Amino acid sequence: MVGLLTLESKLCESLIRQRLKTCWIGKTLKVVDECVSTNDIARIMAEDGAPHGLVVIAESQTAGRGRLGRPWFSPKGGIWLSILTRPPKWFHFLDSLPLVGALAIAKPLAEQWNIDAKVRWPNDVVVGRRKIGGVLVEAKARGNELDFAILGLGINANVETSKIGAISRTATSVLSILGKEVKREDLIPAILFEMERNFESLGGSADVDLEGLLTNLDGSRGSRVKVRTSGAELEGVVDSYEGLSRIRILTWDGITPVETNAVLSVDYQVD
Ligand code: BT5
Repeated sequence: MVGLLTLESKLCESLIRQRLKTCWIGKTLKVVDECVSTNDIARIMAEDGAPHGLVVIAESQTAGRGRLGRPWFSPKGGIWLSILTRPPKWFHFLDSLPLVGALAIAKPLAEQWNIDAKVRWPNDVVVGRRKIGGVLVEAKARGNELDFAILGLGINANVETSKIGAISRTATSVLSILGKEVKREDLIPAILFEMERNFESLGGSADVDLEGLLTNLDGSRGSRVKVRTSGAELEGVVDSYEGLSRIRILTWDGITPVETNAVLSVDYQVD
């Protein structure tokens, strides 16, 4: 889609496997050169019986997508991956997954790469006002039951976002911030490790204090936003979170809670 020159070498699948410290995420791993969207490959594999924890990674996507079909630019050098999850216990937390996924990206970037990465409701990872990553959650139902959920994570690792016209002023990358390439074979296992712990903590079998982590890594509170849901348009200031799937917005009429799954668009306003 976007032909950018990059010095980045190809992803080394065996190095990723070696460095993975997870119990179930990525035990089945598929790395492809190019695809339409890793979420699509994960869905097809899921329908074919792929196991819980499958990870699909692509060097580039020809039509990566964001929420509500928005385009997600995915040239070579980035990290574009999808994780398949099946256990029903996590389906109760589907609405929390965009933020929980964003936390799994922001934490290693902040702690291990010293990047001032923050999570911005509902599904962004930002540095300052610029987006460095995003999360897309898609689920498949069978009758009344959810069959599986796919968590798509996109991170501008070694991507020259300044050369992608549509996002040159709103996006950034690890490459731009550090001034050098990041070894994706280090960053991918670090993110998957955090993601596994976050999943386990949602289900009560690990002890990451997700709400505490969100407080530390939050970049939304105090920001002016315009939020559109199917029923309303709100303008105000992000006040606080209620759990991991609801935000409270302070408007002229007082505090209005908004569910993540009801959101059609969020515009963060520049002061
Ligand atoms: C997201 O949507 O932020 C979710 C992004 C998820 C991407 C991953 S990559 C692996 C998996 N496979 C996929 O096909 N998708 C997932 P949203 O909040 O709707 O943001 C979309 C908006 O971000 C666009 O309308 C652009 O303005 C902007 N954008 C597009 N590409 C970007 C990029 N590479 N970096 C920063 N911003 C981008």
